[in-house]
Amino acid sequence: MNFKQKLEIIIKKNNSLLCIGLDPDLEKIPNFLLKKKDSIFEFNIEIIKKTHDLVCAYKPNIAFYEAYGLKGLSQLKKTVEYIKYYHPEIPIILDAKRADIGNASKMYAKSAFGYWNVDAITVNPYLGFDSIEPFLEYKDKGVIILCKTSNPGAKDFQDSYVSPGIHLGSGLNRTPREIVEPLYLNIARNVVEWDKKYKNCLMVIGATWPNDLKKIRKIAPNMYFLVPGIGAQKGEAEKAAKVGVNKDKSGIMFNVGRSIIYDPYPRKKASELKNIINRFR
Ligand code: OMP
Repeated sequence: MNFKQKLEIIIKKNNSLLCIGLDPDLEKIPNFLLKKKDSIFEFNIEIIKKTHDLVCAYKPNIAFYEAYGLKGLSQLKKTVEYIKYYHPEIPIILDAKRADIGNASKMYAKSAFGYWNVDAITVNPYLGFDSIEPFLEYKDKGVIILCKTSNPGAKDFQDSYVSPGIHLGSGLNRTPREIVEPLYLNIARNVVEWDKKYKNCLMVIGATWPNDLKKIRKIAPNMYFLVPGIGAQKGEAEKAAKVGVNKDKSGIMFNVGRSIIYDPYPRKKASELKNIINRFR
C-alpha cells in the first residue's frame, strides 16, 4: 500500500483531516513527565493515546528531537516505533524540510525512509528538481514539497515574480521573460508535473494564506496538501477548510501542533478542531 492509499483509508476511518504535530519542548511539557527517564517519548505517548482515533497522521518535526542530541533522537525513534506497533494504520510524516545536491539528497531519502522508517517527509524545493528526485524515487512514500509556507517571511522570496520554468523530467522549459508569476505558483505547477510521473507528491501551503491556498488548489485539483499554521500561528481552520479541499471535500491534512499538544485537555481540543474542519470542509 502506498502513502496516499494509507492516508485515504485513515481519513475515512477516523473521519478526520487533522494531523497532529509531535513537537515536544521540554520547557512546556508537564512536570510529572519531566521526572521520567524518556520524558519526550512519554509526552508523545500521552498525546497519541488520547488522540489516535481523531487524526489522519502524526508529524514529528525533527528539530524538536535533534535539539536534545542523541537522547532526543532516540526518543523520536521510539515514538515512530510506538506508532508503527500500536497504530500501524496512521501515517507518520517526518518534518525535516530536507533536500540537497543529488548524492546528499539520496542519503537524506535513505535516512528518512530507511532508518527512520516513516511514511512521508517534507522537502524544500529551493535546489531544484534533481534535489527532490531521490525522494520521489521511493514511489510508495509521500514527498511533501514546500510551496507556500505559513510563516510571515514566506512573502520574502516565495511571492517574488519569476518567469515560470517547468521541469518536465527531461529538462527545464522556461517561458519568455515577460510572462511572470509568483514563485510559489511556479513551484505548484512543477509539483503537478512531477506528480504525473511519480504519483507521490504532496505540497505544503500555510493556513495563514487562504487566498493562495485557493489559487494552488486550482492548479492542483487532486493533490493532497499539508496545511500547517492553524492555532498558534493564527491561521483559521474554517477559512482554510472552505477553500482548500478538493472536489471530494478532502485532499488536506491540517497540521496542528502547539495548540493541541500543550492544551490542558488535548483530546477535547483535537476533537473540537476535527469537528470544525469537518463542518467547514
Ligand atoms: P504549530 O505552529 O505548533 O501548530 O506547529 C506547526 C508545525 O508545522 C511545525 O512543526 C512547523 O515546522 C510546521 N510547518 C509550519 O509551521 N509551516 C510551514 O509552512 C511548514 C511546516 C511543515 O512543513 O510542517
